[in-house]
Amino acid sequence: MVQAVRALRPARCVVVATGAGMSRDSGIPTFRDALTGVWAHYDPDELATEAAFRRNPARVFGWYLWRRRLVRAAVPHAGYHALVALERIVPELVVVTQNVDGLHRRVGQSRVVELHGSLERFSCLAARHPFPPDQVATPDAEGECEPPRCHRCGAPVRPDVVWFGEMLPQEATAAAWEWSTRCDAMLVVGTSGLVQPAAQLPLVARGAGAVVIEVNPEPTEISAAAHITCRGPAGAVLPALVAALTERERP
Ligand code: BJW
Repeated sequence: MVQAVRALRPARCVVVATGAGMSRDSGIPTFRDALTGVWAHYDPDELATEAAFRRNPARVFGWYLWRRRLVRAAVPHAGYHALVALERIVPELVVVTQNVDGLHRRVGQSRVVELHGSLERFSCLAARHPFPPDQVATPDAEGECEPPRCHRCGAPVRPDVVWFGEMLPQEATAAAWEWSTRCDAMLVVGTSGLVQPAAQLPLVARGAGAVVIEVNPEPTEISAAAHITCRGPAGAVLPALVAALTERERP
């Protein structure tokens, strides 16, 4: 923690790269944790690919609406607020997230780049025409839900998230790479570092001369690329880090 504070204090530009572990302390499951992860209970090939959606659109669409419901009920933890406070300390700060839960935006983070889309947006399968989210049902329980049809082309509507085998949104990817190349420090919070291309970001930052700090209770694929590791949950580490930084900022 002391090392992390020392590294962050002089930083003029900070990227915070977050993954599912960032939301774990708000009760949203990660993907790959052995017992509680989403993929411990659901098969990604059945739910998180375009082929799965084409095979069974009602199953996939219903599952995403159910996840959206869980996310809407979640309360952002103290770590989320700490990152908003960090914005007031660091001249330039951007959050680059793989998460689709929208919690960074909900707490008022100013600059958020969403690499894997959002559970709150929808678009059509054929041409990715945007579909109004307020016209999408909000079922009470998990179950099948027939997707609506695109108002422009009639294709089925899908969640606007990035499934396996799909390209990441171009603008978000370009922004994430640019910020990672020019930041002085990168905080990597709650990602296993297993999913490409997002897993490259800490390597890009390190290669461009940034200090890489990992916040995660467990060692990950990122750990070897990190200069500093803070082993602990985001909900505890981030508030402590920002409090220590604020303390040292005082004259
Ligand atoms: C805590 C904590 C606490 C716990 N506090 N921390 C090169 C090599 C091999 C494969 C590929 C490759 N390039 C591309 C691929 C294929 C694929 C890929 O990477 N596969 C790997 C699994 C091998 N990538 C893609 O397909 C990507 N597209 C692409 O590359 O396009 C170009 C291309 C196309 C075709 C062929 C080749 C190239 C798209 C990836 C899309 C990922 N989509 C998902 C689903 C989003 C929608 C949804 O939510 O359903 O995104 S999968 C899922 O994984 C989700 C996440 O954003 C993503 C990353 O997971 P994350 O965030 O790291 O979570 P976990 O669970 O893995 O880790 C949680 C961490 O938290 C752990 O470390 C815990 O310890 C920690 N933790 N509690 C802090 N309290």
